[in-house]
Amino acid sequence: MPKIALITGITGQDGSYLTELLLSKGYAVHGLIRRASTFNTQRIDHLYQDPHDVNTRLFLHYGDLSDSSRLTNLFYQIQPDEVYHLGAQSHVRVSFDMPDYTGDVTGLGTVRLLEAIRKSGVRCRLYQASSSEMFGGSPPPQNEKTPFQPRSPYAAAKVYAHWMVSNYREAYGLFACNGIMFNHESPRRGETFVSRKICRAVARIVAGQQKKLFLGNLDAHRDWGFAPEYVEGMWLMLQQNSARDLVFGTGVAHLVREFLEEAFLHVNLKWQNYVEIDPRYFRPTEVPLLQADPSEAKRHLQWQATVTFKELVKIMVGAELRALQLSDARSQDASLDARFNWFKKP
Ligand code: NAP
Ligand code: G4F
Repeated sequence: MPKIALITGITGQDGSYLTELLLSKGYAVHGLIRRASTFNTQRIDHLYQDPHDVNTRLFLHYGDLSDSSRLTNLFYQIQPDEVYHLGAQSHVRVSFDMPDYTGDVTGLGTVRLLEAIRKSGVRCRLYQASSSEMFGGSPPPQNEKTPFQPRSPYAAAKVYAHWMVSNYREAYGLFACNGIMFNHESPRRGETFVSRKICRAVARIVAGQQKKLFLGNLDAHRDWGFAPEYVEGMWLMLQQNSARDLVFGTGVAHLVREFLEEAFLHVNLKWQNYVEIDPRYFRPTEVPLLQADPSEAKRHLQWQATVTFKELVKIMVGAELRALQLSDARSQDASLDARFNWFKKP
């Protein structure tokens, strides 16, 4: 019998890569999707399998993290071996505009999932998508022992979810892990996160479709890695003999302005000629410096990020240029294809 996985947030960046990874390992994958008046499955459309086919291993179910009874019913119905909880209102700036909603979905949504596991009595392993944002104002490098100092409604909601997962592990003996992940990006990153926003603008400027790029704070440091490597870390966490919380990152931090510099350099343009600051993108409280100390993940899982900052920017700018047919498919990085032969390029 194939192992059964349930993924919340399957339509997001990480959910799509994780689905590919698990399908490549022979899992049956069930995903929670939100009902919307327009399609929201673009990131997994290339993986679609006809539910009438007996060999189908990908199943999608309508549901929402705000709906406890639906979550509990899905546990009875699916009986998953592994649960990857990635669903969240995941945008930090937006969380200042929607603190109530963010607390409900990102914080309480996790508790609803934990309760669904407990009430259904299904014996499964749980991965919770914790975040380096929880470290907030704590000085770098941040590791498993660094105190949390959340600086946004999103980060505060993640801290609540994180501690609830730890509590259910202790109180009910649940095999539950918090993966404290630093920023990870890819061509599938949401368009409003800074990495994708910059790379998309670079290609659109070259194509003559955009004249200016409006950004907020350029002086924050982030530890940016490549998302497919991080979903491998999620899977590894659930294959261990015991559950523990671990930090995932590259260990190297760069400024937002360095990301800009690197991305524009690929098309031989000077970012200073195109970028303007719009205070709308400033956050009431900013996290100045996130830099991981991922040594425990290396020790326990032999996990290590291998894609460098320069490679990441190249991958992302390259994908945007190809999407606008400004560069041909052969320009794809062959060494990268060999390293990540499990994921498909939609
Ligand atoms: P993402 O692209 O924003 O995906 C979020 C997913 O959550 C989407 O599938 C979204 O569905 C779903 N979702 C949102 N609200 C929901 C609700 N009420 N009920 C059910 N599903 C809901 O995020 P990501 O970058 O893949 O990140 C995955 C997880 O890791 C998130 O929890 C994020 O907070 C966390 N995280 C991410 C990073 C990072 O750098 N990417 C780092 C640390 C932690 P729709 O497609 O319908 O919107
Ligand atoms: O790309 P960002 O929005 O990512 P942020 O806030 O670091 O959060 C991401 O990573 C977290 C892990 O550390 C996740 F938990 C979270 O779900 C999300 O995936 O912003 C990065 C930096 C910030 O300092 C921001 O102020 O870029 C700065 N920035 C400057 N101009 C901007 C912009 N960010 C966005 N989104 N848009 C701008 O125009």
